[in-house]
Amino acid sequence: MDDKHNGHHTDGLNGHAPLTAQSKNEALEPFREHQGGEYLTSNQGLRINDTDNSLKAGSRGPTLLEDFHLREKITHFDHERIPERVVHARGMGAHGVFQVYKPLAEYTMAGFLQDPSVQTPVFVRFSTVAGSRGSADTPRDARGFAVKFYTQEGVFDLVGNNIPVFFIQDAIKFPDLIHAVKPEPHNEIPQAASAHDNFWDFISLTPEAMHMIMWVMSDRALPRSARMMEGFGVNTFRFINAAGQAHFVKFHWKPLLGVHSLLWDESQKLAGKDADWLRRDLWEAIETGNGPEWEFGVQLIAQEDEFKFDFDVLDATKLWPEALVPVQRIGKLILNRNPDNYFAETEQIAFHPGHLVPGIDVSNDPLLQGRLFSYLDTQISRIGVNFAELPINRPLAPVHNNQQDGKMRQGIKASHVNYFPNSLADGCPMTAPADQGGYVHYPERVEGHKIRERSASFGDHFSQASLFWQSQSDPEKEHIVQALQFELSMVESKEIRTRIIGLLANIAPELAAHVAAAVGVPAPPTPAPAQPVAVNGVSSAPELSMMNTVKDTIKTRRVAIIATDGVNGGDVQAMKTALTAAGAQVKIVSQFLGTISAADGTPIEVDKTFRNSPSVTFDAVYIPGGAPSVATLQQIGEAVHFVNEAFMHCKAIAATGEGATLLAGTGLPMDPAAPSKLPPDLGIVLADSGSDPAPFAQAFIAVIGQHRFFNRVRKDLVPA
Ligand code: HDD
Repeated sequence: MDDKHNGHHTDGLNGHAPLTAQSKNEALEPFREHQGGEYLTSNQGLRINDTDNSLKAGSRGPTLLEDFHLREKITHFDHERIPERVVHARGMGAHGVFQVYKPLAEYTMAGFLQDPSVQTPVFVRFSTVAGSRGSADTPRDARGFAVKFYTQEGVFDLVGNNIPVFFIQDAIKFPDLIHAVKPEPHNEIPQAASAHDNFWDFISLTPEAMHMIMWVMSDRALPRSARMMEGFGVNTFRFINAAGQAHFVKFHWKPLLGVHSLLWDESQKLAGKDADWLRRDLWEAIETGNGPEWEFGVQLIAQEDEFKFDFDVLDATKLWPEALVPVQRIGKLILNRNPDNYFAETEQIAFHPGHLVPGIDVSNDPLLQGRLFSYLDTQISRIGVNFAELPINRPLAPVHNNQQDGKMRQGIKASHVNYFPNSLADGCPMTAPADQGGYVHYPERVEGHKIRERSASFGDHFSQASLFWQSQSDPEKEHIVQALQFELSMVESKEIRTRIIGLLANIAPELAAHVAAAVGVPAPPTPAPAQPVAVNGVSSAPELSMMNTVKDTIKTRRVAIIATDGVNGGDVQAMKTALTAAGAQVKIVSQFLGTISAADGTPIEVDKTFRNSPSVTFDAVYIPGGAPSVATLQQIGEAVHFVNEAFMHCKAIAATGEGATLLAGTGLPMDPAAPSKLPPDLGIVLADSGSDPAPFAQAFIAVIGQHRFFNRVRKDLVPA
């Protein structure tokens, strides 16, 4: 790290010590209230002698107004809630650290992007957008991916999503977009769902949304786990180096576990079976020492190349194809500590895209410009004007300014001078010149008429939507079609459905035709065969298809071993050992909790039941051999359904010996007597009883790593 990047902070005016990842944790420690052995007290420290009975005039008489303990207890309870976020209300968060791989001084002077030995503490909050705070984790929606970096130069917030583009180009349309997607105002229906008239009405009249619509109708909007999502800053920012040179920059998070999704049927079922699915997933991963990791990426376009592209770099409905602008992986984020208290940390954390550090500035992206107003404003009504003083929001860099008062002020300023300039406090706190870390905006030359107008360079709404469509694999295309069919089938107005089909025809005629066929409106007239649309010569972008993601790990994947009395204990043990060694979370699932008895009498502890942990809560299922166990399972509807549903959801399945007979109801075209005849790409591995368990387990591990097998044509035969 050069002097500029640590000198003024470590030995400057305040002489405070260098900051480490530990220090945010340590900074929070004085606020943590650890419990053990204390008396119950009032908020004033008075010891309470009875908190179960109110003070009454006689044991059957009325309660007395003088019962100050009752009034304090109930009054505080009455005021426990703060307004939920107007969007992104449902979320979960975690602490972690960020480290850069190598100095980025060539592009930015941001201190936290210079020294690979420095760990910058972070807090990350993931969220859905439309649902309220108590809604389920798995609806079809974009996901928020907001990162607060507690850097030595102040807080930097990267408030992004798991989708690289946005619905609208100008922030002034945001209230309309959100009003349209949220539950309709007269009856507050539907919760956390875009499948209703208001949303599609707005979209049908907002063609700029069509690129984002392709993403939210894809499986990207149904993440298997927050740990398996990409993140994107979406808006274009600027990097500025010490010489004042600027690059436009887009930020990326690339998950080391790959990008994986649920299926729509699973998402809907999970919303009921485990509404906290994503929250629990993140929590458990961190608790079990499997903190998720992402690489931080940047795409850079030099200031002088601003106009070299078919898209406007300031347009948030456009991405920058990686073939044109490669993603440079510059560092790593690891989440490693769950919050101690959901409300104090995850609920009260306050993000703002205007929380910037020297070396990072905004661009003129009109969506970003409006966001810069909205976030500060919303924190004031959600938390209060002193939100920055809350423990989770406090920067690690010291804060000195002349702001004062307001509700819930925490600090006690000891100086009687609260203005600038002053002489009575020796001019302090004083402004910092740029070479002492003072933030200086990029001195962009700006000229123009005052006008309410969209730049003509923002006018192409379909090329990138087509690029996305063209880049998808066949199963992904099928899922997009099915999603649009479902959403539009929920729209009562035929005019709205018809308008959407018209917009889809601009993206891909076959897409419009497939969707139209299921929603009761005529397909648009067949145009001449469409030429593949290209963006600066790029007509297919591999990074846009989840098929090309990381598929070589089963770390943290949930695998069910379904069994009951008489199971072959050797099968269970060998598979469990191999999967656990490969990093999977293995659960023995049976009809009841307690123990089951293996064929040789060995007791096996049951972890979960078919009812409390159905197949939608697992990534894969193994059916061990043992004739009595399999015969019993065949008589338990929930067990049969477990296997059929896993098959229908295209999950990896393994079975040994007679276990394969449980696959009979799945529509699988197999002869259990000759399992080797099974097509190899179905994600189903079978072994004869008594065969070598090691290669069998490895084959199962390989297919679990593939995540899903969409080429099971007969999956549609399985009754849902
Ligand atoms: Fe926003 C929250 C992401 C456009 C106004 N937004 C919020 C959160 C995320 C995003 C992840 C939740 C932060 C948290 O976990 O606390 N928003 C985005 C992205 C956008 C975007 C990636 C497009 C590039 N947002 C956007 C616009 C506006 C807002 C155009 C307003 C003009 N967003 C808000 C907000 C929220 C918010 C009202 C609600 C709660 C909060 O800020 O703290 O200010």
